[in-house]
Amino acid sequence: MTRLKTSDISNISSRLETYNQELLSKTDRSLLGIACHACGKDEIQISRRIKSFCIHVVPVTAGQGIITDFSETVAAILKFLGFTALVSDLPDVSGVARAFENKADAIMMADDHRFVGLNLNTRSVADNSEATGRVFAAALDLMARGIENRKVLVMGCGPVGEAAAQTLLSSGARVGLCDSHFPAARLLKERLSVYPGGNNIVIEADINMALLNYEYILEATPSADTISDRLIRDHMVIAAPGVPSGISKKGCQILKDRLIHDKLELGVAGMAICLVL
Ligand code: PYL
Repeated sequence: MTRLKTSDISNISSRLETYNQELLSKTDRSLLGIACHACGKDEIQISRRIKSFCIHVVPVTAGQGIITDFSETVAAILKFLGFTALVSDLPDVSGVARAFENKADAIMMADDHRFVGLNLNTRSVADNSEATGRVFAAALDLMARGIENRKVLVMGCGPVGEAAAQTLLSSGARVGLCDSHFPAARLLKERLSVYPGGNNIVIEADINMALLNYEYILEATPSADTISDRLIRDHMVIAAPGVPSGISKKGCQILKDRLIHDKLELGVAGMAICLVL
């Protein structure tokens, strides 16, 4: 998992309304709406519940330590969605204890290995990698105005790519997998074979050849520039949760409304909505 840098996230809080408008124009749904679509929840019902749902974001000093602006950005995204959210003024164990003592409904916290949301009432766990894969697959479904029976190339067979592939299969898409480490693609194909549609997954060994044969792409690799500008075609639609982005700045200009990429917003929204019953 790529560790975010402050420079990756420092302008997120101030751009949330602008980003929300971009999502509306690309998918006809808002940040909240896409997250509800990903979790299979009714947006109106969820909107009513989240106003009184209190989430403490607890900074974690373990490992490489705190990322400046990380907790504040997570809290800003949650507040934008309508949650009652705050950054705990205590990190680590003290922050967790304080959340329980203040009867928070949930905690969000991240060390160097996992970023999770914990519902303190139901004990449910929302994992950022799983939620990110699921919510970007939902965004691609919305951009495609229905991904059923469409071929989708999932680039990157790690936890994000796996959750995305599983979500796409459940939406009726025909999934192709590719990964720079071929065994990762093979193992994921085996794991997904138990799901409906999982027996017609194909593995694409040659990524450049594959990019010529797929219009819908879910880019979930931890590498930059995995989709070179020259391979971007007129009808290509890309959901790109991978950090850093697999698409160059020039590629983003070519794709315009046919690309969704962010480094925290959709994943945090997907985690939070799936924590709310
Ligand atoms: C959750 C992000 C998404 C991509 N990479 C993940 C990452 O950067 N993880 C590390 C997060 C560390 C947070 C730090 C803090 O500020 O509390 N422990």
